[in-house]
Amino acid sequence: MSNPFSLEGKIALVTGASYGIGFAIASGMAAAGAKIVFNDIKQELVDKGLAAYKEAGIEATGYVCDVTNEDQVNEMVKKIEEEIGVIDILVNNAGIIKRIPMIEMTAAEFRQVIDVDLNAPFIVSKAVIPSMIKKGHGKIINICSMMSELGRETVSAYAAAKGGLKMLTRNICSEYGEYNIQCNGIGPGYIETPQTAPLREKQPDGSRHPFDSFIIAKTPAARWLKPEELAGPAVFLASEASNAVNGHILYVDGGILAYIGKQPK
Ligand code: NAP
Ligand code: GCO
Repeated sequence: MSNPFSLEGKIALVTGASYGIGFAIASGMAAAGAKIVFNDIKQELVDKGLAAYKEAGIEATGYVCDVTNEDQVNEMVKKIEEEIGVIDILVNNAGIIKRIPMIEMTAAEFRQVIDVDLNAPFIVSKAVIPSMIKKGHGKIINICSMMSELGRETVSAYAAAKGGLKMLTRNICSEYGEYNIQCNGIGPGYIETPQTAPLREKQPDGSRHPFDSFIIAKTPAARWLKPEELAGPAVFLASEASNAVNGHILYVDGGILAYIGKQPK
């Protein structure tokens, strides 16, 4: 019996994967045999990513593409199909956050977050699904969030986008499952990446950032998670081993959603 977790012979596009969670997921998929393609919004970031993949012994191909721009996305997907092959696995990872109290956030700022975190996964998924249908299979993994389930102060746009991404995941599952396309989400907990670096900055007196302490208390393992800890779940959802899993959001949160939080001593 072949290894159901193998990604040998598969082409994976991971968006926004020069570093952070996208880089970790792409690296895990490469280790499982996938050919890695990624994009970032600027050439220097693509170059930075290519150097990082090379250092990790991974031969990746990078493209400059703003995932919110449908023309750029369609051009990138066309180039990938011509130069590499049909995309078997799509990871909609690229994302931004703006931490602003809602009544202080401009409508333009709100729209910008929705554009990257929700509209872009729609645009990229729409671009890759037709070839997946022709090929007879496909895997789409949307990177959701704790905020697909929970709210918190200052992240209204992000929570709205990630909540919508959960339902977009379920709708792609519903609409394209009959073509052997599985669309699932990964909901990371609190991960040590540049996106959360401001929440972990040491205070002037050397103490933990208050939010850092808050997350430690809300996570059963009392620690932040590492990007690499998302690779295994992503390989599972990208592999044949998950062909009967569809429309599911796999929370990789160390148990945050299950835990009321450490009781005060
Ligand atoms: P990150 O460190 O900020 O990396 C995000 C990546 O997306 C960057 O490479 C960024 O490129 C790229 N990107 C942003 N806008 C783009 C656009 N319009 N077109 C193309 N690429 C774009 O974030 P991360 O922590 O790795 O998070 C990755 C994903 O996981 C995001 O969807 C995030 O919401 C989600 N997530 C993160 C956590 C966490 O705790 N870190 C938890 C749950 C979910 P630039 O550098 O050019 O902006
Ligand atoms: C925040 C964090 C979170 C994480 C992640 C949690 O400001 O609360 O950035 O949103 O990025 O989405 O799952």
